[in-house]
Amino acid sequence: MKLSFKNMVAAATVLGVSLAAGVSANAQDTLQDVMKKRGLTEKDILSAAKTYTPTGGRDEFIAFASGGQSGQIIVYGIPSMRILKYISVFTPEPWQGYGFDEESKKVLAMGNMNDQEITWGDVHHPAISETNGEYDGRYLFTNDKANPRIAVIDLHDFETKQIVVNPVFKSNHGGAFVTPNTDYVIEAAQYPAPLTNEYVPLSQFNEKYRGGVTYWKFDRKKGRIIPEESFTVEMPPYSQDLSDFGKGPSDGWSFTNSFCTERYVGGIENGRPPFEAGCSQKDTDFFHMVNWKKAAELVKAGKANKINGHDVLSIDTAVKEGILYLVPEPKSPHGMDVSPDGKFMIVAGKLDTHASVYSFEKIMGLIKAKDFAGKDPYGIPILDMKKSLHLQLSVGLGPLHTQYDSKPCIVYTSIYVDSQVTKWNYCEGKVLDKLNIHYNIGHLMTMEGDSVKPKGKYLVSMNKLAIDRFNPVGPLHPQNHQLIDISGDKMQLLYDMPIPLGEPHYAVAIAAETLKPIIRYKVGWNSREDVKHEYRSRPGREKVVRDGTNVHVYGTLIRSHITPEIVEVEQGDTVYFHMTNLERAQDQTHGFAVDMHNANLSVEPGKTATAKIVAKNAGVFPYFCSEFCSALHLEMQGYLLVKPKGTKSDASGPSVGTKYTEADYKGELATIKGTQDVINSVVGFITSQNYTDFKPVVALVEDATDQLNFAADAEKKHKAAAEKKDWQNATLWAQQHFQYQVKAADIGLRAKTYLEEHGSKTVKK
Ligand code: CUK
Ligand code: CUA
Repeated sequence: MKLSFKNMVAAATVLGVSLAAGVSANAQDTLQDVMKKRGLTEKDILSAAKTYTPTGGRDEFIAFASGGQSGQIIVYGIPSMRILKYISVFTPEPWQGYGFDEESKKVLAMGNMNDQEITWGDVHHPAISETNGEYDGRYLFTNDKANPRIAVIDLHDFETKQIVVNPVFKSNHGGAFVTPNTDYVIEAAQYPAPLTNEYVPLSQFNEKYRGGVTYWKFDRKKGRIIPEESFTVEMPPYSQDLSDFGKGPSDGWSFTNSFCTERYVGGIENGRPPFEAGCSQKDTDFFHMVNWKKAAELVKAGKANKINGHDVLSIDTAVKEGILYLVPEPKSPHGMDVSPDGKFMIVAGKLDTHASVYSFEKIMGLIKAKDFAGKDPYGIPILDMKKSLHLQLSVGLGPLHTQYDSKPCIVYTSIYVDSQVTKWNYCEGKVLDKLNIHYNIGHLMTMEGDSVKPKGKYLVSMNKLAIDRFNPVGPLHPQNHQLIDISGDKMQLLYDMPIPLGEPHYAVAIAAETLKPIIRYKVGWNSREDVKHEYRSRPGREKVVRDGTNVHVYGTLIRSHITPEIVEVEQGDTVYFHMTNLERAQDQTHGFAVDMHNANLSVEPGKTATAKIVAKNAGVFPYFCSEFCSALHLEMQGYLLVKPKGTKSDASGPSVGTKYTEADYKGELATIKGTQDVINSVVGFITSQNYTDFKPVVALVEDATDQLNFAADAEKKHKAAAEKKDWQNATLWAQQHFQYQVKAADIGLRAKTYLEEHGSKTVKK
């Protein structure tokens, strides 16, 4: 597209700049120059302006995307599409120390199955906790499709706290989704299997293989799932798939679709047609409707059977009590998305061009009138499809998932085969717009799109293939998340974000302001259990305690030293480094790594974490802080000395090469005085301002005060040494005094700059 001057003016106006004043990125470039050089159109500039976030800027929404095979959750901002964090959930991740510290190893171990360690997961569907159907930003849940598990992440610190293993399933898919008040988290099985752990031949598939839906009870106060209060509703051996909970009028019900209701079992190697043929013979499959509130009451009333110690309501009981129904849906369906008002459920058939809108009201009418079309082989009443439908609409080839807009009746459906998003009106059954995406979209996500109050604005298309979108990086391509502006009548593609870590499935996005993450823990905190850490330590109370061959190090970390700095043990000992980060300052994380022992901790301010080391080999093993935390970060080090059994202890250090004199000590004192003058002038400036009105500055002042307290402590030590004319130690402690001053001055200057940049006022002279 050729750019006219008029277009340029329009583009420049969008960017809030004036051409007359000379639109310059630097002294030479005008906006026009840059557009020409980079081959950008006016539309590109508009898209850029809609996503570009200047330094220090924040995003309006925070997305939690499934990390697929990486077993993690990817956190990013919308509209900037900047990745903020990977939350490790089912997979070890060394940066966060996940699977490397003893506390998180316990979390991962909750996910072991059949005495087997499982260190990967296939994350599909994250869900944010809800209050009255609205996202409350407190917790995040997700499933692992590969191994039937659900994880709980606390959003106050974005850490995984719990993993529960499904006691009766062998796989899952339709989880995690929550009830409007997060009483339950749903997990539907995928591939039928015996609910027990026995071997059952495939010839008994119809009789002994089963599906099911598990309702995990969530305790909001504890922030944990309670397995003993959770239960499963047994289902026929159909492959249960995606699920959703009702809301409003449909609150109390859950909906789970299924495929392969043919109950076909493949066997291509024996000459039988494969699963894909056998599982798509019929024109329809079923979605399962469960009255979960009533099911919970029945379980409480003792109507469940125990399988593997877990409550299971049988199909017979569920049918007898009228809490389980089947509704036909187009074959091989995929999505199951309840409307914000809870009146409709939208299902898309992968092998059909239609999206089907079911009416909850009609369905309830049929159930009340006992107007059934028949029964399945397990005696479950089947409703009439036509009578249950509000409408069907052809939306494209291979429709999968549907998300709701803030505008009434407007939805977006992902169209896998056509590589498109279709915008349509589900009340009237009208297609409104189509947009090409790149390529083969799976899930899609609108802002708070599965809550009772979707926020509209943006849509993210999570594509299975990237093909030619990015610079090639070998045969394995990144995934492609595409940001789409849905604020107008026509959808507009804004941005492509490569995700180089696992395949995206579902994602959820929440208004950023709803999230209230902490910036530090209470000092000595076990973050995985959210209790005071048994082995926490305080400054000056660091110690090493031996208990047989177990050695417990109660250590601390603070800019820029590790206490203790020398740990001596014997070969064969087990050493537990319990490290507490004493910092209170924002973002002052320290790492703790012991060389050659597969140990790394991420110790955020206040946290206590434990590195366990089995000292198999005698030797010298440096340990160090593995986060560049301060100017003397590299000096944040120590030695683990592993002596052969029976060797005499000697941690005295080498003979000192440098001998300091009184003159050296005096020189240090002069430096200290000069530095103190700088500090005083900075403190004078800060306290003359209304600095208490600026939260970040208050935090910085607190941190600087801490450093000055440490400085005072070091001062006492050098003065005491000087009194004894121990110039060696006097000079070294004086240098330590200076180190603390430098940290305080550095923090003070940051506070001063912040005040100057944010227009503080003078309140006293
Ligand atoms: S599934 Cu992957 S695209 Cu697991 Cu929700 Cu549909
Ligand atoms: Cu602490 Cu580097």
